[in-house]
Amino acid sequence: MKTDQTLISTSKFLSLILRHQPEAIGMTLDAEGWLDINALIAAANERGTRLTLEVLHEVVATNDKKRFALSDDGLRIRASQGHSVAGVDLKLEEQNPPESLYHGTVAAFVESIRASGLKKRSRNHVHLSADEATATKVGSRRGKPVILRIDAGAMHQDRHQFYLSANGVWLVDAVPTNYLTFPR
Ligand code: HQG
Repeated sequence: MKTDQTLISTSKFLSLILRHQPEAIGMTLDAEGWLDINALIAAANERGTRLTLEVLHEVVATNDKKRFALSDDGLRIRASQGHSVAGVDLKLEEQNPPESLYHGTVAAFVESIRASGLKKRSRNHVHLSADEATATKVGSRRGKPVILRIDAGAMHQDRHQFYLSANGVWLVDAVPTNYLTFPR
């Protein structure tokens, strides 16, 4: 039966496999982060995670953040952002960012961010939000959110490259501290 819980646990499983640990089910992402859907379903079931094509399609369609995308031919799936797997290049086009972008974090990280700017840490990009409400949700995953403003217009002028994921998350390599505004 397809309960909300099935959809949530399938979304978490797909995030794990498609962003971080495809080797957990013996798979390897291709250079642009795609996995063949039939192979993914077979490997998941062989390793004890129940997965059907129907549930996979429902997760892709209904996921709150549209975390996953299908290839045009419908045969492959990938995560739209959030990867830590080395060497994945989503081949996104560079974009002109809005003047301001936002990053939600927590107080415990602020001193380190003041000192060294925003770093990718375990992921392949620094993730930035288009609005403060989204950044607040991102920060809230870790505690009381602290919202930083990024002077994306100035960064872009200074030739930093910006990418926009298929689900609306802005991706950059790093944000040096001089482009950050901290709350007072
Ligand atoms: C912090 C979720 C100390 C940074 C979200 C963050 C997003 C530093 C944490 C996506 C630092 C990294 C990514 C520095 C950055 N010193 N701490 N120099 N630079 N940090 O999870 O942005 O729901 O890798 O503030 O919605 O929190 O999974 O990044 O707190 O889009 O689809 O280091 O993941 O999407 O944490 O989240 P993360 P994030 P999903």
